[in-house]
Amino acid sequence: MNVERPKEKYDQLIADGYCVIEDVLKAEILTRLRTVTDELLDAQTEDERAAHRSSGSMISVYMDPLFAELVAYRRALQALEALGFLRPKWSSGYVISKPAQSPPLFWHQDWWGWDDPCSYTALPQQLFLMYYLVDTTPYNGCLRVIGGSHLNRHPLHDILPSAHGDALQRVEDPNHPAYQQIHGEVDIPVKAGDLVIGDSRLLHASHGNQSDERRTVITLWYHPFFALLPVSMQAHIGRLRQSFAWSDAEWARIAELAPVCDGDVEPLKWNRNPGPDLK
Ligand SMILES: O=C(O)CCC(=O)C(=O)O
Repeated sequence: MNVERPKEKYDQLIADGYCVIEDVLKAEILTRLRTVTDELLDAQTEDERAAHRSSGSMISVYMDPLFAELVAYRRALQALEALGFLRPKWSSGYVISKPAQSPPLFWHQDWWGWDDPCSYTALPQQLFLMYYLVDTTPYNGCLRVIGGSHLNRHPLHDILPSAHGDALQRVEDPNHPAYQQIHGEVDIPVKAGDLVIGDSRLLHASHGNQSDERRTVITLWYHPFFALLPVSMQAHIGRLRQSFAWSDAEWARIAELAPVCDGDVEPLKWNRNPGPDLK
């Protein structure tokens, strides 16, 4: 696959924290992903839905073998390669689906390695690869981001409770600043099958879904420079794998992407809150 202007995309990803690669998923896999995600979503209980009112569903991609195919999807790996990420590893991912007529997703960032000094450098430790399965706009809940917030402190960093608070998920206070429009936020509307790549430290949120259709995204977490990360971080990443519905065939499919950490090292402690070194 040819990525247009790969150096510009790379520069944007490093400086702003995100970029979009158009038209990555072929229609055939897009159709299968829609079918499988719809089945998983239809099987959810009311309690599960209420617990994740703001984000929408949080279903692990280890829950269906099809997602191993997506993790190792050749066109996505070619896109990463075009950006200079030659040996990425992969750790986890979720099906995040906003039902029809649902509230906004709160502002947050997803990085958990803030106790290590490398988290305060330009090196992206972890990237999200987001595939939206329908075209998105602000009306049906497209992504929004604060460019540069992966490297620079923003007032939001100080008002967000913990990165994924239960109360925020349940939308106990819809007037909380974490749901509001923020000066300087950028909308990222996409076509179904485009790929949004972002730094996990980036502050992001999504608009509410005012449409009558569900809006599903699959988020996969990759580590573009796994071999350059501190071993304690590698050890933590190595522990994130789970089994659920995956068999040996799925593990074989993603073998090249498995984050293997040799040696008996204490994994880095999970800390979702950036420290004072984020300036
Ligand atoms: O639902 C979305 O548009 C964004 C999902 C998200 O924030 C995430 O996967 O971290």
